[in-house]
Amino acid sequence: MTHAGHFVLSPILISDLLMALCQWYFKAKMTSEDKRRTDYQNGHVPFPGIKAYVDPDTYEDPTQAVHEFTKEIDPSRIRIERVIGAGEFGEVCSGRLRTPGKKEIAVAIKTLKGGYVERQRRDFLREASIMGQFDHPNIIRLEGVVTKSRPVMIVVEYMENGSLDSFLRQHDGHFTVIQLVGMLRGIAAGMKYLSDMGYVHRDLAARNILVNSNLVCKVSDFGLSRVLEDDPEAAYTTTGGKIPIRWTAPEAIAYRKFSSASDAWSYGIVMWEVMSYGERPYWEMSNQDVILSIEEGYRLPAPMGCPVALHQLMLHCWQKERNHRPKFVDIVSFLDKLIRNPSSLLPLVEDLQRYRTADVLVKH
Ligand code: ACK
Repeated sequence: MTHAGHFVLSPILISDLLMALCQWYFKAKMTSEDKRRTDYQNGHVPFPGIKAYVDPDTYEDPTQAVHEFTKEIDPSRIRIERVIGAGEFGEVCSGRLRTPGKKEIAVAIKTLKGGYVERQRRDFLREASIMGQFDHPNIIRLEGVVTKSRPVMIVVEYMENGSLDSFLRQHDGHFTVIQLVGMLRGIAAGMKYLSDMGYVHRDLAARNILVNSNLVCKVSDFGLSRVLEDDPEAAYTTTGGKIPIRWTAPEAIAYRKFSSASDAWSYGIVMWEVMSYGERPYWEMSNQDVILSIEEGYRLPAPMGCPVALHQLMLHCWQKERNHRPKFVDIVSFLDKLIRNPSSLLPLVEDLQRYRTADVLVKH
């Protein structure tokens, strides 16, 4: 009789409860948020204490933006060690940066290769003018630039594990769900900061996230249209824009309506990339098929081992109506709740599906 009054929650019931809770959470958040916020449509309204982002292209002389938002580094303080990759404008190297009175730090150095024209130099330095305005643990930190001597360089903090997509592919299945959610939480916190500043990333994808030795994920690759020129995933649309189709919200593909809500769609795709350890979204489907399937209401299924709560969050990010998608502030607090209560991550989508199949079998 000691068990009288207790009832067993079936996995289906738990999952349904979780889904309902997830939906309720975002609906409740959304209404209070919508009341609190002035929409971004008529220009960005910065939050108290948070500076608004300034588009370097609004400067008549873009060099002025570089002066304003970046620090000039004397090249004698930089020691280049080795080439770690290739960027659109030149090599990416690793090295060390000395600052008087401070400990030497590891840095990544992007160089602008010789023979550039003025426009390339401006585009190259635009990224630094953007990055230099940000100060957040989940945004790649700009140390400074070298513009007064050749080669022109951008110096940023070094991220030992490189880009998130290749890092995850190299460590397939190696992390706990909590570790993966921790990475996603970091990315969402960085995106919340950017959206609070009124900055729209437009190319949020695991390939544009860097990972350090403590598994901290930081958003990188800034530069507005330039970012998309640089991205091998970006394809031309019928309207002439160059867009990474698989990561981009339908309204941004259809009529270039980029916003923090379209960044939230891309964030959902990043969640899927992370939970699948760097799988390609929509696998080998063509861009055109991806666009058509999304239009028909098709959405990516949960990767193997994905908790119900996380797939539900992805589906929220992929709502057709952009105002129904969660804001980054809600995503961060939802992920924080999951991390504080790890049992909420136990029901997995595949378990649910198995039980549902069993259920159907029983009924028949
Ligand atoms: O995947 P990866 O190792 O990480 O290869 C690319 C390559 O340079 C070309 O972009 C790596 N990379 C870029 N920025 C950084 C950084 N701040 N720290 C470490 N690696 C970086 C990136």
